[in-house]
Amino acid sequence: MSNPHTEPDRSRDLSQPVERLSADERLKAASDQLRGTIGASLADPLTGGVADTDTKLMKFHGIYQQDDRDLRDERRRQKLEPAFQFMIRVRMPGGVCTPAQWLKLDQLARENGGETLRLTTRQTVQFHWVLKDDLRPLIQGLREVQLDTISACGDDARGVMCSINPHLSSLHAAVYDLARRASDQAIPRMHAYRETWYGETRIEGPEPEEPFYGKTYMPRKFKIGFAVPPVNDIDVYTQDLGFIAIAERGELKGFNVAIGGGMGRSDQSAATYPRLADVIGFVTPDQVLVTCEAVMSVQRDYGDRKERSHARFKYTIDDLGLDWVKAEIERRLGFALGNAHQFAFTTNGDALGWQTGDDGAHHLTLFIENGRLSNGPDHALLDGLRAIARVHVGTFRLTPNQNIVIAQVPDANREQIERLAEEHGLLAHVRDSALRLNSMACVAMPTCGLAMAESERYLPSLVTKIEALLEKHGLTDVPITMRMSGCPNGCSRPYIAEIGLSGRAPGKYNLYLGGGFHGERLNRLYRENVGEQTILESLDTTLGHFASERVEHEHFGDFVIRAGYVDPVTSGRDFNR
Ligand code: SRM
Ligand code: SF4
Repeated sequence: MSNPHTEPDRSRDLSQPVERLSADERLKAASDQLRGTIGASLADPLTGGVADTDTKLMKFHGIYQQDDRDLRDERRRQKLEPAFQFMIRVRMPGGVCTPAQWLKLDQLARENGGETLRLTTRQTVQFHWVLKDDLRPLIQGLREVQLDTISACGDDARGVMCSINPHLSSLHAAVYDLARRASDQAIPRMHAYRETWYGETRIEGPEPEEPFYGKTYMPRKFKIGFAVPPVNDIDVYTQDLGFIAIAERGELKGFNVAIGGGMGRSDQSAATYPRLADVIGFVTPDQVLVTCEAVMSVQRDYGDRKERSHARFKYTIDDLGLDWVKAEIERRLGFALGNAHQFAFTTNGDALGWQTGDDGAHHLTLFIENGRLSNGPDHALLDGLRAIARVHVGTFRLTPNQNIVIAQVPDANREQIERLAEEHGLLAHVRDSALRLNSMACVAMPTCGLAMAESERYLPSLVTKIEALLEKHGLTDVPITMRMSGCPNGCSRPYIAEIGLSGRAPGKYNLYLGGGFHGERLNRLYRENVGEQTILESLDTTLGHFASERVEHEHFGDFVIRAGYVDPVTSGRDFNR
């Protein structure tokens, strides 16, 4: 299946040897397989931070050095070093964890992580506010419950995603099993991790190279996800490599394969753009793991290692051409992909509240606004989930929409779980607008070093103002997807939302309209670098028009295109037009 928008870029002459690798590539190659000087940095008592090069290598260990940006200016004035702290991202394929694991996450957050946990858009948990001396205790605590942080960040395969679909329990289980195995296959072996964090001794003699990654790993992060239609909760078209489950009468037949998705872009750089993945064929379940390897190997070998902002798989595909990349994948696989099968998505949101699976077990999906779990004067979300974990006998499932499912609840426990959720305010959102329940914000300030504007701390109040408009226009119960990111990197996947906002400067955002309701279309820039007043005025007009002229079942993203507010975006390269 060829895409007319991904013609090869002949300006890149691949016959030339790579003469100049980027600084990051040279660092990886010389890092002694990701050890660098991390040990010495951790032992240095004179600073709360680590050496610059180690900050990059520690990402492969799932750890980011950050500093409290609310304090940055004041500390600079006082000639103090930044208030260094670390973010730790747990590897949790498909977002599945046990109550015992949850209780450990909760305990570690209370002891070492600023008494908060953050559910992410890729179905895992992040700790923030961790001090250097607390890194080892925290990672060793995770190990006690068979969790780690390997490959949660860095130039490797990131957390593998998997649809949460409680209705189809057996199908979901089969797909989840493959997602977990794909994750196991893709994680680096990384003896450096065990030495650094668990205190294991280095094996004598020359260390064998990483069998797949070699010395330089991937050119950039690589993201894999498994979707189970009709729910596109993982936003499969935003993955570097996506698998779309094809089932017949509830039985898994195989997967359509989609390649080349990604959201990240850089501010005012037309050469960077979000791109949706193209479906290139079909594989059977037993071909999934070899397909992962073949696709990743093409990107490993052909991805741009000179220019990091051009190093994602989406650019490799646009440069070399989709047909060429598909042929190279098939050559490496040694077989041709089958023809893609028919499927249909209807939503990328979560079904909140109670659902019952085909095995009769119950699942309670809780809306966690922007994934933030903490306790405070008016909320006790962390306490609530701890109380539930103490009595729950099933699993927890973290959703790609930053929500959480209390999964596999037997009949006998249902009432108790619901009472605990109610008592701790975990059901408080049932009366919110459908827009709020379909909204997401990335972390941004004060921990994210790349944030240009607020996101998680601002979106709830902006939504409250938009809810007044929704009420005025009678749209409170109409689902509309809205996503905000504090910078163009797009961690909340804002460029497929019906209403997308990405931060440009404090209080200033680009407003995008026209994304597909189930993640099938990129949105288009509607207002550039605007503040709250313009955002609200723009939405008042477009939502009002939508309310009066929408046809039955029409989504807001489709309407703004039909009504001429924005042109549809037909490819990644078309996004910046
Ligand atoms: Fe992200 C970098 C947070 C999902 C695209 N992302 C970051 C960093 C680590 C900032 C940094 O490099 O210093 C952020 C840490 C903030 C903090 O304080 O915690 C960060 N990204 C997040 C999370 C926590 C957002 C959230 O609110 O949940 C998500 C963690 C996911 C996980 O569990 O692994 C998160 N990031 C995403 C997604 C969505 C997805 O993967 O489905 C994207 C867009 C998809 C994509 O990759 O194209 C995304 N993050 C980026 C980028 C842009 C990459 C690019 O291709 O240009 C960066 C910047 C970079 O890598 O240089 C980035
Ligand atoms: Fe940080 Fe930007 Fe990602 Fe938001 S989108 S978490 S501001 S990197």
